[in-house]
Amino acid sequence: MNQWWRDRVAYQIYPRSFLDSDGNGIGDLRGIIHKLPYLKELGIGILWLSPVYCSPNDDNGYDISDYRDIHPDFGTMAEMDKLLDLAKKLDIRVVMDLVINHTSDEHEWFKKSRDPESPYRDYYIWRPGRNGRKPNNWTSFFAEDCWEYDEHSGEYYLHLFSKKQPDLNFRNPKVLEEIKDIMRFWLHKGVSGFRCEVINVIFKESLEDGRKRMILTGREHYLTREGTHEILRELRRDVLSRFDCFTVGETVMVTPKTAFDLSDPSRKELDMLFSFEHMDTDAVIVKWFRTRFRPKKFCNVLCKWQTALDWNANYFENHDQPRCVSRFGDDRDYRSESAKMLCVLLLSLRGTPFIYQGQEIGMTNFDFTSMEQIRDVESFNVYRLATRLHFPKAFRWHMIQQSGRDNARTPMQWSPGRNAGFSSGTPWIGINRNYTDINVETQEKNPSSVLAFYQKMIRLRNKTKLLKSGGFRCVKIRRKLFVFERFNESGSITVIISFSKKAVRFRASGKPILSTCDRSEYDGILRPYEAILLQGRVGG
Ligand code: TEU
Repeated sequence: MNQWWRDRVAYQIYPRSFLDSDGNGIGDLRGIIHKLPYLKELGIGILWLSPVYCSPNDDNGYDISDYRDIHPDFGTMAEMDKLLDLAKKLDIRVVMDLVINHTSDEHEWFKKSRDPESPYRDYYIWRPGRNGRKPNNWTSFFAEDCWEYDEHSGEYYLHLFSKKQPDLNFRNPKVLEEIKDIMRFWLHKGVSGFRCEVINVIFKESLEDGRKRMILTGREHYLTREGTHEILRELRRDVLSRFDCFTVGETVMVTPKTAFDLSDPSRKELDMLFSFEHMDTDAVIVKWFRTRFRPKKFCNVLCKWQTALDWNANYFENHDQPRCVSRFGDDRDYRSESAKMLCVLLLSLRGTPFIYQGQEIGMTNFDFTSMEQIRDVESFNVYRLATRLHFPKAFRWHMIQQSGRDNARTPMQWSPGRNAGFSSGTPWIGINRNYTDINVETQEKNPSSVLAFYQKMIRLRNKTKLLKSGGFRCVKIRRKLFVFERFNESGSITVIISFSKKAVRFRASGKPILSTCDRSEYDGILRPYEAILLQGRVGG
């Protein structure tokens, strides 16, 4: 079968923050429809939509209360159909977020399951306490307990994320049948696949106590268990294989070995997956404790994954991560240069590149000044926990500011006008004050902008077989330099990337195909944060 998902560049939209068409301060489907031509112009071939389903928004849509309907904040099903229709005309494939580890506690299934006699009881994981204590010692992803007590039935339910996100019970075959139906519903509507959220934690092999750990005590009982592999194969066999679609798994804490098993084509599980190791290279144990970014470490991890898997889903940013230019580049003195360099790196690796909204204009971390500006449930929980642990206030704030997910959730900056052109009302979350400089409208007029560069690089990738399907070979990694090669039987391209503020020497010949400095000759010296693609190979 034609694996079109390997040939296209993907773009992730976080709908709440993309474009608000009706002035309620929340982005919506009409806003997305309006900007599809913009995405086409950018060269995008796959659009991943973060959840637009009905949800009480405890976790901004990742707590779903109805999988078959659209949240009124975002619009209507008729608008969704229109979006799918227009995207099809523009040859943009739409991928939906499939959040099946948990539902909202306001989902009908969960409401019914509160009754111990209901056939829905077993849709979730309910357990009695152990002599007044919780059923086990597990800890959650969101810095809170992962068992919630229910007065009415005297039992606890499991939630690996917030308490408004109860985990589904995948030992119950009925649950899987429900999920299959939901998938068919969307595939019949014309979506082309799913981003399968935290898919490698869905199957809980046992509910025994876990080994005590700094994070996620209990995880050995649910991380990538055999039951998950079986479920993935079943979903492929019964549903996905009958449609022209693909899946990308969001797989937490995967190793190259477990990731290989999850995405090895012959096993018929996932088509590709998001791994996290490169995103953890600037953290100590948890993302809340950041260390200095070390390009060498980062590039070594990228190389490791490029070599370990035949096909990666590559990303430097998403709605859960801070902005990459603020993190891996320099958002003060070399914002534009480093944003373009990261663009070359992302789009030159082997695998499907995923760009997150705003990355293409070099949007930076949020310049918030107080907790009042924070909206994310995870940040609230972590802040609360850090307070309980007596972390100094300044440090607590530093954690949120550097690592909080709201960094990437501020509204897309469309213009230098009011509210960055995002909304005519009051935006649900603050807008970065740098929008007067960093916005689409201004960059569209400037041929040397980050946006213009993204367009150029995506175009180049879209028409260059070597970049799309060529093999990967690491040539050199120095402290702030990364050189690799993409090759096939008919030729090769050398990619040279500098993470340095200073000029860097690297001897190589070959004609530049594209450089972030827009040059026609390469003299062996890279300018600050320059990235360059050279025709041919430079040797090891
Ligand atoms: O994220 C899962 C996940 O494990 C992390 O990326 C998490 O968001 C957090 O940063 C851990 O510190 C997925 C979604 O992408 C995220 O937006 C949801 O909040 C989460 O699942 C729960 O549904």
